[in-house]
Amino acid sequence: MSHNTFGKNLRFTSFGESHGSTIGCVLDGFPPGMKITTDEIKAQLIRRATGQSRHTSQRKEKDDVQIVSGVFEGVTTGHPITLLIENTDARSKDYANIAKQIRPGHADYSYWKKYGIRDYRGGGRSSARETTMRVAAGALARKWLKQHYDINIVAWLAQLGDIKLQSGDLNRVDDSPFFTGELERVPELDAYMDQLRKSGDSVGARIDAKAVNVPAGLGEPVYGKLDAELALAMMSINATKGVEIGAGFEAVSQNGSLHRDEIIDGQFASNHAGGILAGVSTGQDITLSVAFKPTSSLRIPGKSVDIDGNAIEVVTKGRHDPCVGIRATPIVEAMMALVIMDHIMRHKAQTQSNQL
Ligand code: EPS
Repeated sequence: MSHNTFGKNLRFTSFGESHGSTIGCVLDGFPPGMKITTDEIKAQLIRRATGQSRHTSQRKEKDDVQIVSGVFEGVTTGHPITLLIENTDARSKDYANIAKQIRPGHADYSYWKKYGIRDYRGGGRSSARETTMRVAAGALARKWLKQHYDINIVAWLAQLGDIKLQSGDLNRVDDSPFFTGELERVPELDAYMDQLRKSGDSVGARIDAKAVNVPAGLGEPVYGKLDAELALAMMSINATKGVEIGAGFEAVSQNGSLHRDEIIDGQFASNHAGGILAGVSTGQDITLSVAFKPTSSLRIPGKSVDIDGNAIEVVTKGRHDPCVGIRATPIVEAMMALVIMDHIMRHKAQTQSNQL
């Protein structure tokens, strides 16, 4: 079975491949009455797009989004919202040399084993190109959350390879291609990435995120816990290898007397829980971290097999990201927005249903 949908009361479905004619999504269950323009969606898409700096893939997609349904005279109608984006700069010939080759560490291997079909053009459905639609739909969710609950969601680069970063000024994460609030560290990051690109290698990244003003009570014990669904949403992003909520794996070495977030004068004195207790939001900031692996399309030769089982050395040419985690920042935000909005709608559906 394929599974290209997530969310319950706000349901997101994406479709399309990196080198197909078009990618798109359907956002079903979105409430009526919210104004939305393609420019507002595009403003989010640009943040994620390739070719915005020398440190990302140089594929140049316009990402001009069309709203095909669910919006009339600039206002959401309550019907399925369909968004489409044409692929205009796919260069499938870059992949001709590896048409029969399996890149080590890539979906090439597992998709080949699962489907028995090798669409060698780009990553196909496994490509980060698919995340464009998550950010497009996330733009609507973010606007709705801000309008109705004053919820703000921000993510930032917390680690690039071995370089650890502080959150810095989170109002300025969009002022550099790295999504860091520590702008004074940008020259160091530039130099690191320039050296990495020259070497033909890639590196991982850690993205931290928080959602502010999320009301208490979101999350559906026991199989629809808010943290469980945030983790699922984050793990569904390409190249994710780990998700932590609040203190995450640090909780292993903490004592209970430290980890519990004491309540003093009616206020939480700390937030090791990441704003979620027993799968339900507490009203504190929701905090999480996501680990992205280094991308696997490398110029450095790697040992592998071809689809006939012969031992080979693979060299990948073309326009690839040396650190896909950098561009993942707006994707993390979008997925957080979609999950939180879905949970608000689910919470209202259950707890306010006796008021109809
Ligand atoms: C990607 C490989 C590159 C990136 C692409 C993600 O694309 P291709 O080699 O197929 O042209 O440019 O990212 C995007 C196009 C995007 O919009 O994010 C990959 O293998 O995941």
